[in-house]
Amino acid sequence: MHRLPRRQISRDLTRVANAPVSDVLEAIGDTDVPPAFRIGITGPPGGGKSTLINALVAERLGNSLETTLAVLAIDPASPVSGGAILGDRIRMDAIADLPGLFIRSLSSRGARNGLCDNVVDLLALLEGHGFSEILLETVGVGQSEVAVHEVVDTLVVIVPPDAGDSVQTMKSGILEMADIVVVTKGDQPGAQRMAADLAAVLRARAGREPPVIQTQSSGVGVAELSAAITAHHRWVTEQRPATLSREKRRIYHLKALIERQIHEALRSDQQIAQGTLSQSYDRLLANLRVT
Ligand SMILES: Nc1nc2c(ncn2[C@@H]2O[C@H](COP(=O)(O)OP(=O)(O)OP(=O)(O)O)[C@@H](O)[C@H]2O)c(=O)[nH]1
Ligand SMILES: [Mg+2]
Repeated sequence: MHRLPRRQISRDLTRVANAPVSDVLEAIGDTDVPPAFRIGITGPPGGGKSTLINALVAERLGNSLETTLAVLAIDPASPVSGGAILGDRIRMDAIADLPGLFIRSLSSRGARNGLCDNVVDLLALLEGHGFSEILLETVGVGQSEVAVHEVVDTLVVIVPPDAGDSVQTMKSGILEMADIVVVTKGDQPGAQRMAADLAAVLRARAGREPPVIQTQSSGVGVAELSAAITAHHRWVTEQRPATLSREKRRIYHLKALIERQIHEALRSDQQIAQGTLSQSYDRLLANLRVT
């Protein structure tokens, strides 16, 4: 049985989440642990992600005593889904005490891509704590939310039967990135049709056709989903050498750090836009070296 240092992990996450870029590397710590298997769960607000994760977590932990699982839920913190944080807490309390499980909900601080701008730092920190799997919940519907694809191994896109117009947006965005598609709320009218519609759209695409799985909050379909996730992970591991995944992640992480450093440097220098363009450019570069 695993006894996770939950308070310590939680404190570390808070520290990294609030650290300026200059302090982030130290806060994460240089660890040499194998990367965790990262699973992304994304889909429209209120689509049933947290409910699904609740059931999925029990399923994945139940299968193995070796598995330790961290759930990181990114709350958009917008007025629309402002209730999400409380909702997540209520629903996830039921599983929060499972051995080997750690759950944390974080605000995306208004980032437009559905992720915290420092989500890669947080994932690296969790990996440093030795989790074998990390589940990342993000709200995503449109083109701008595809960033999540870059930071996970297996992307599960959920679509509720009542998704309405947002399905069209998803078809030209996040659905193209899906490794597995889940139609949630299978007890509601339209679920069957939604699943058939999505399967048809995905079948028409070249390349690997993602499975479409129907789930219900009663637990129907969750074992099937977990098996599909494991199968996809196996496929990825066979297709792509681990070194390549690690390099891809490293580059994404570097880009994220530098991007934030640019924002920090721009914010701290009110005069940056004065003078010629090349003067501004030099000044920004100089600021970056200082911060
Ligand atoms: N009828 C039905 N309702 C469901 C099912 N799964 C989830 N819901 C309901 O859908 C609502 C949203 O569920 P959540 O799991 O919080 O959805 P979410 O995608 O995590 O929501 P946000 O984090 O706010 O974006 C809740 O009221 C759930 O009770 C289901 O299988 N059937
Ligand atoms: Mg949720």
